[in-house]
Amino acid sequence: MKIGVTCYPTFGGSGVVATELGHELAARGHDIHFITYALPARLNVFLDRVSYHEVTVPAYPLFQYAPYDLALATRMRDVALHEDLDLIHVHYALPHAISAHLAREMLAGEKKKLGVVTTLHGTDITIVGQDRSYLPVTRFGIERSDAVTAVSRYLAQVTVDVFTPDKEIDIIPNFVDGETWKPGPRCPLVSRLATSDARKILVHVSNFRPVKRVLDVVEVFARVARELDVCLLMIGDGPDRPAAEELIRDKGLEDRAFFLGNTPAVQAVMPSTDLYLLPSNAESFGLSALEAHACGVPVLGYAVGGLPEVVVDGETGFLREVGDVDGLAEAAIALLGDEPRHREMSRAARERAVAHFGVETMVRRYLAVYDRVLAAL
Ligand code: GMT
Repeated sequence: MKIGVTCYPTFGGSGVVATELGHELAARGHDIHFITYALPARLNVFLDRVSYHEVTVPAYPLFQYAPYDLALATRMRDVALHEDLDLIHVHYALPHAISAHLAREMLAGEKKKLGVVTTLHGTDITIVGQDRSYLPVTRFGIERSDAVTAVSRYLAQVTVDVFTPDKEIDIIPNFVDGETWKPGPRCPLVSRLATSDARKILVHVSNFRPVKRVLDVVEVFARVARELDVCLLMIGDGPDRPAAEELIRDKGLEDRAFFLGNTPAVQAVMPSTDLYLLPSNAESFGLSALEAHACGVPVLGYAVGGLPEVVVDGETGFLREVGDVDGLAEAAIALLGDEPRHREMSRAARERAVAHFGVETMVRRYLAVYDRVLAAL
């Protein structure tokens, strides 16, 4: 198949899923064309059958807001025509599903058919898409897609409840490559920051938006640090980073908390850690929690959204009510202080990630969706 892929090219989970899926499809002989405004963070353009088409948005004095969605639709149309794409798979509904729909409409005049598959990832449905300014257009994008997938049962249900779309939603959970994400020894960077082998490592990875509740990460860490010899690695960047840094300073923990920014070193760092903290308000899936599990790292978070579909409370991590930082800290202290239990949980986390969220299964499910769409065009 010849497949166009559009996603947000950032470090965020939806871009990661789009990119990893593209790599996997290319490895299976499909031609994959990424159509995005910048090179996706994890995209390997040296792979056979992977191409990148940049979307540029020309400025014009009249535009206070340059119409990215129109430039994207035009690029999608051109790539589909000249590369003879069979379908376009967009990740995150807004504005990608609408641009894909426009591209297909433009192509109708050229007698070119193009399937449109939309994958819903999270805040396109739970936050942004529910804003009254976007709700009708989000529903429109969902309904005009030939197939819609959601990354968790939770997200599919919210989509049905809020948007009442006239459409079946396929649930295809996110996946992890157990060969890339796997347990391993402490990497040199973490050894240097930890300063001692005995010191336990807590880690958080996100875009530091309010939904991630990074201050809760600091609160949990501060409580654990009162009882145990631990340090904290904060990976990523975003609006709440300054507040998190300030809270760390207020608590006098700056010598044991390290903000690493948007580093591609997550893969090397994750296996070196002992506990992953993801206390989001709502996480439609929590890809980073799955990556932690694949590395044998138990996860602490809140029992909301799709996270309980990834983390099994008491088996592969601990889930508490939103805001229960004391509960999370207690669980962390108990687990880190009990080596055999930590080892067992780490084993269970790795086993769950590999057994339930393997690449092969999910790629097959996406391909089945593509086949269905193409058969119906
Ligand atoms: O939806 C977002 O705000 C961003 C999106 C992203 O691009 O990272 O994250 C979502 O998609 C990920 C991949 O499917 C999921 O693992 C994340 O849980 C989800 N984020 C939220 O629901 C907050």
